[in-house]
Amino acid sequence: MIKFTVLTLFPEMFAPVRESILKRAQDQDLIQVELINFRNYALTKHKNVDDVPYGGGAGMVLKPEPLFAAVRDLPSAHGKRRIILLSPQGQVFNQELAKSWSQADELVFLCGHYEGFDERIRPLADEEVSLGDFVLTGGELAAMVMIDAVARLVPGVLGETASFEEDSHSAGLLEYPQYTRPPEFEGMKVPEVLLSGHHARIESWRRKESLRRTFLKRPDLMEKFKFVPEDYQLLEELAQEHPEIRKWSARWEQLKPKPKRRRK
Ligand code: 4G3
Repeated sequence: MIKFTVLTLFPEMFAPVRESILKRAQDQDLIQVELINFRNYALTKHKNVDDVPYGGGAGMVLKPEPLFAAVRDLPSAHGKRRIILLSPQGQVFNQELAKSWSQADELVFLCGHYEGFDERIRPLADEEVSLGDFVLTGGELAAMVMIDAVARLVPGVLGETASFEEDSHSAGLLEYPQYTRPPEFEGMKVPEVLLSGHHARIESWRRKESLRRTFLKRPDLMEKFKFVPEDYQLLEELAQEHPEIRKWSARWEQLKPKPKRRRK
């Protein structure tokens, strides 16, 4: 059981986490999602949570007191807890971070709104994380995306048989193309090899197509990817089909099979 606690001024924005797969996961007690409106911790009679910036300028800034009070009022952690501040200035979220968070007992998301938050809020968090290089009206949508990405890694959330976990072999590559029936749709045929039942050839075709897509669509991912010796043949075929791939051939040259020494 992993608990997601969200500190937000807009708990109603989280309706989507009560639907579909995440709803089922909560019904089965695989995950828990608690929403806390930290406006309830505002000190003033008008429940102010924001104020004008010192030094002047446009927009409002999130005050520190309500968030501090809300975090201090959290029930003491029963295990590994990480407090996460959503902000465009954070480390960019990715699958590796999702995997690491899925080992925690509790993830607490602090959602800022307005033009930003008082700098003294930052040390409340263990880490500052961003969904990417863009600005949202608040951290809520980013928190929901991260909750979804982590929850699907919790055993049982995707069902008994679903293997969400790509094997280490394919991790870091884009997915290969998938097809289902019918075998031909509006003149577009399913690749013959997938109908062949020849397991080894299918595996090899999928590996090649994953490599092709990654090279063509996300060369940045290719830079970090660790090839295996069996990729050599596939990479040489791909370089024939897409000459522009050749510029990376140094990445796989060391995989070239050594000529076998002839036995006397
Ligand atoms: C802090 C997260 C929070 C400073 C939050 C704006 C984008 C992301 C906010 C600030 C956010 C993201 C709230 N926008 N890229 N908005 O993860 O300027």
